[in-house]
Amino acid sequence: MTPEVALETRNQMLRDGYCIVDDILTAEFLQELRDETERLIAEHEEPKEMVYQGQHVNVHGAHNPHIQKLLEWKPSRDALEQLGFGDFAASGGIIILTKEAGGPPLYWHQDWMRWNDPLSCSPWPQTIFLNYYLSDTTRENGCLKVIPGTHLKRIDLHNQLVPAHEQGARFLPEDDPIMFSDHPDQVDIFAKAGSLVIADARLLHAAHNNTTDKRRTLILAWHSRPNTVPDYWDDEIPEPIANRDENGNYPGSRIPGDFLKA
Ligand SMILES: O=C(O)CCC(=O)C(=O)O
Ligand SMILES: [Fe+2]
Repeated sequence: MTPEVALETRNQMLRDGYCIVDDILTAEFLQELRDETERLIAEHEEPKEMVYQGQHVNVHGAHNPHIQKLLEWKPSRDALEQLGFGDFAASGGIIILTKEAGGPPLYWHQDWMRWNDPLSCSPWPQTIFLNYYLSDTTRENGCLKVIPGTHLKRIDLHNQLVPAHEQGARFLPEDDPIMFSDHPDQVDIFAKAGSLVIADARLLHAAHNNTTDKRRTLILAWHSRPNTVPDYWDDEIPEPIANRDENGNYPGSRIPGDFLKA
């Protein structure tokens, strides 16, 4: 990545809440990950309530050398470094998520779990997901869709959502008119196999249904950075963050409160 492209990509990440870095995995490593995820999925029984996220296999790098290799993959680390995101550390594990052949869409949600913490209004990302799609994604096989800018700005949809995952959305009927809706501002993310899709945990995202007869597999790796102002940030620091008490008690919450402004 040239410094110009890196800056542009970081600016997109800050403004829109997501970015794509192409050609991160080699063809050989991609195949290795396809083989390994297929093996792990075959051993796994998908719990019924996970149908919208597909197979939901948690794997620790410490227990799996292929996954550990991915978590330490140099081209990914270099890309993060170039973007100014070198202080993000992997959680140590990954989740294999799929859209099974003919599988349903994934509901609208965001994944930030610290909405009581003043860091919720940081103009820079604090927690991100690194998504490695193991096949090219299209509208037909259930690509990701996002609403740019919603990591920093409340929209109508925020006020209508059922909280994500275990907090409610897993138990939705498949025809929920809001959770599975199309939004006028949504952007489909067509990712090439071996590319890296990075997104802010606060971003509203969902995925289309898979109308093809092939599984669409994704390896998702959570990364977080320290509770500090990033080195690249030379703009204003929001007042709630400037006054934040590092030892404050901020109970976890998936539901955006006052820190997400309209
Ligand atoms: O399937 C995808 O593309 C996204 C998955 C996701 O965001 C999630 O399961 O939280
Ligand atoms: Fe998500």
